[in-house]
Amino acid sequence: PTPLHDPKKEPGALRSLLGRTNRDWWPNQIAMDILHQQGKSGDPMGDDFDYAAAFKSLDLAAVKRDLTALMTDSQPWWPADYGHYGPFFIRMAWHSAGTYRTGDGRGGAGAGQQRFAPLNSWPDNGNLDKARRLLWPIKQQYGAKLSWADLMILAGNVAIESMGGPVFGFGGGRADVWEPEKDVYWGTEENWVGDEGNQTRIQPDKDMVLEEPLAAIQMGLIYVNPEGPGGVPEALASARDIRETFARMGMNDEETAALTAGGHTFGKAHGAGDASKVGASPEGADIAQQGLGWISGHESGVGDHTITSGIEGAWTPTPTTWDMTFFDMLLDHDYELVRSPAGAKQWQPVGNPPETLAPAAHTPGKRVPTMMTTADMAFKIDPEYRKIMERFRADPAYFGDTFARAWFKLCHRDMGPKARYLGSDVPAEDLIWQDPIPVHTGAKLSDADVKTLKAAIAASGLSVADLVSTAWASAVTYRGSDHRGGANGGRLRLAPQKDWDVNEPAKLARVLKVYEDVKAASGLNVSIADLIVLGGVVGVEQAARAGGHDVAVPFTPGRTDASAEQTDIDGFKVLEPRADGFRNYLQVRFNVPTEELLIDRAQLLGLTAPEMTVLVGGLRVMGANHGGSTHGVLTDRPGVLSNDFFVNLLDMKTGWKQIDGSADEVFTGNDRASGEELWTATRTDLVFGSNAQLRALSEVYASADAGAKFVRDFVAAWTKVMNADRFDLN
Ligand code: HEB
Repeated sequence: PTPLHDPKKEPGALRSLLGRTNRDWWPNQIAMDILHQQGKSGDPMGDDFDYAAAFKSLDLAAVKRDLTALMTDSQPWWPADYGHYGPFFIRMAWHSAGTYRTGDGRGGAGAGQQRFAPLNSWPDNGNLDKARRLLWPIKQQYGAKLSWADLMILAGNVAIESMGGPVFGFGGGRADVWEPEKDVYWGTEENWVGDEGNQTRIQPDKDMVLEEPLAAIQMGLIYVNPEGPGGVPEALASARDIRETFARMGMNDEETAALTAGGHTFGKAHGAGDASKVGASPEGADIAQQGLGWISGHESGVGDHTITSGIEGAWTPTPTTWDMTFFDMLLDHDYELVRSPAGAKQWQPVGNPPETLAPAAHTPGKRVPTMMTTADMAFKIDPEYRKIMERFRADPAYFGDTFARAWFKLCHRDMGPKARYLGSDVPAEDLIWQDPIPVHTGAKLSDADVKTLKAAIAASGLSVADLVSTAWASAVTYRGSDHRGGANGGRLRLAPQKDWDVNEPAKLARVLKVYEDVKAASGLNVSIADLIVLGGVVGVEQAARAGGHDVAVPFTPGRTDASAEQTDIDGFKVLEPRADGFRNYLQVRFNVPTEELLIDRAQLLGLTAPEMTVLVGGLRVMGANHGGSTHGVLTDRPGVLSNDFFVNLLDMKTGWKQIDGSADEVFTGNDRASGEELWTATRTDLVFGSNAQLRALSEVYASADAGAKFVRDFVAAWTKVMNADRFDLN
């Protein structure tokens, strides 16, 4: 297919919504998904299982005690370096959380995806299969009360504490999933890091920038290649890659430096010998290996003979102690480029003076050289990073606090608002990246109050389209990937949301003014956030009534309005919908088909295909389109909640053709007999007739018996979107 636009002009574009799938990488993978077709779930816990309730019954202190003991209980099948698994568990936790990207909120520690392909087999996750397996006795003991996703992060926290490091807190609540997530786009490459032909994604000389929403420099990496961009050991170029990829995770220079320095205060890299002796990754490994991969034929394959990244050595002389030695090593010594026993490029203190030597991980009494990766050298050579490192060194308490906060952010970034954190170790302090929303105080709205407000809104002169599109605009930013966005907080009133093109700022300001007036006139303790949603309720009820359906749209008050001070303007920019198929809005053309962006948004909203379908049909006829566009408004009675969209879309009387010059984005529907133009529509509309599965759903709603079901289903899906972020209700 021809690209729909020039990627150079639109660097933020996707090339394919999903890129390559697990089946592409592992063609022999068992087809487990055939068991979970036609709405059958692969979740063994069942629909009634409530992880939050189960977690609340967990004795967290006991788990932490057990984890602390496990840290130093070395197992012969995977002996602990220095007799302490702490560093290994920290790397596991960091790689679990580190896949998060702000662009679409996907990735991250929240679902325990490290257990499944492709992440379980990414080269960068080498040997973390052993780290998880070491934790199995604890997972087994606590069962359903402690998810893998929570356990991996908790193990990282306990590891830091058990080696004397600072932690800021722990929030539980990451419910496990049971199969790989299919919605995460990891890139289009056909090769992984380390394979011939895999190149770094940032190549300024070739005008290449890191594609949105990706946050790693090569397929198979969490962030950057430790040996430098594309394996070239240039510290400054590595700094550029580190800065860009960590920014994609919402980390600034200081947080990035603190995390890396703090992380590499602990543990070692593993490259004891010939990397060609390392076997297949877990997903492709032999059945007898029971889910473990990377079995190595280099001598014993474990302990001092371990091969993971191919880089060899500890960063500091004290790899299981939280101290300031990482800075001593980085800043007080000159380094030269050497090769590890596995052939990897790494840096070594010139002359290996005695104070730079570390204990051998498994041979008592032996001292071995320490090292820095090219990525670590970035923090020595890049002037900005260097300044930060000097500051940390001069102020250990500041370093400790910065590390602890950045680690907490790393591990909780994809959990959404604090209302979703569970357990006794949740820190009290509000953090700006949590998108804090004030707790509801004062009188609650009574049913009579709601009635009064509904009457005031109905009398305010706002149209169904105004009411519905504004409520939609406030709720549609929600993304289940990281639980950000949504109607609560009323941030539609604030920058940057109020100024987004998709929200039609002038119209929005007019509608918001009406709600401010309604609030003032009522004298009630009601938030604008609630009024916006209540306006949607009024609009949908009016539209349904006009179609002959007297429905009550549920409304659950209790939302509050956040302030500008509670809103990280920069952090919110990534929530801007650059496409919202529900409002037939497309800001820029992407190089994936526009209709795929609707599916993507529906997935982020947590919608099923029928829910997405009924919402599009209903929103079109109520006039929720951006800019009052009539594309896809396939009805003669706009403002009425009817199934006309589906009836007219499926009517064989109409033939569709592209409007010349619209590059296959806009179409006219003409009467096949008379040629008269009946409708116009976008790809997002027509996909409900062209795609076989969506057409099947459209047929349900276009059928003669569908009227009441259509309205009922619309109201249910609408309410689901409006309440998607009501974590305060449980
Ligand atoms: Fe790290 C390890 C790289 C960041 C923590 N690391 C490591 C290694 C490498 C790296 C190569 C080795 C592996 C093996 O075993 O072989 N990193 C890296 C890079 C980066 C990083 C490139 C970006 C810059 N880290 C980081 C962070 C953290 C960490 C952020 C946290 C916080 N690591 C870590 C640890 C370790 C590592 C702890 C050790 C492990 C063991 O000992 O086992």
